[in-house]
Amino acid sequence: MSTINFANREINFKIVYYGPGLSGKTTNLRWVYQQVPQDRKGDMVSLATEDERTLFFDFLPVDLGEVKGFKTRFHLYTVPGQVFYNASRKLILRGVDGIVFVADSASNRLRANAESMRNLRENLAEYGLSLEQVPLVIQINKRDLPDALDVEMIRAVIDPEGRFPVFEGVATVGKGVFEPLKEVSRQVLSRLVESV
Ligand SMILES: Nc1nc2c(ncn2[C@@H]2O[C@H](COP(=O)(O)OP(=O)(O)OP(=O)(O)O)[C@@H](O)[C@H]2O)c(=O)[nH]1
Ligand SMILES: [Mg+2]
Repeated sequence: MSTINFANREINFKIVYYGPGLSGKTTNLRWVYQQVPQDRKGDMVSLATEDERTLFFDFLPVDLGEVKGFKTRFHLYTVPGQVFYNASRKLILRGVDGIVFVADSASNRLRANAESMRNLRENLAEYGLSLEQVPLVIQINKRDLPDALDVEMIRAVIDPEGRFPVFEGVATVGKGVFEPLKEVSRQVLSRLVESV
């Protein structure tokens, strides 16, 4: 849920990177952190295990310009993808404005992608939300893998009706990282403008 601070003329939005374990959510955020100039970002906070798996979340605030004289500050979060961290995933979704679903192209992760989308749907339902009510874009990541599955095959299990914008990515080298972020922010902003 976006919050407007009239005193600072600032609007805050929450974008959540969702997807199965090891699909590259944290890698996306790290790339954004590296690329955004110092004066437009805050510190990146990562709560991770020793082997770099997200334990609770990653958090990065970035400023993405102005609308109608208000600074737009996007709070980017990643969820921990490992199946047993569902309580954290649910908590992080609270108040979400937009979602980047990061799917994994590896041939042995097809089911994990589908399972994660199902889990997202269930967790949103706990907040009385459906997938259709929250701007969502899909990044099909790890396109560089030699065993990368066809984009259409992956899409068929996570978005069979073809409702969401899809971007291909290689997050490790920043390919296709900003495009999905820009698209989801655009959708989030246009919703806000429609609602006022
Ligand atoms: N080949 C390849 N590897 C990638 C890509 N993106 C991320 N990785 C690697 O995949 C592994 C997992 O990446 P993370 O970003 O930690 O994955 P995550 O989705 O945050 O995982 P959890 O925190 O456990 O949910 C790391 O070794 C990354 O370097 C990519 O586009 N291509
Ligand atoms: Mg992570």
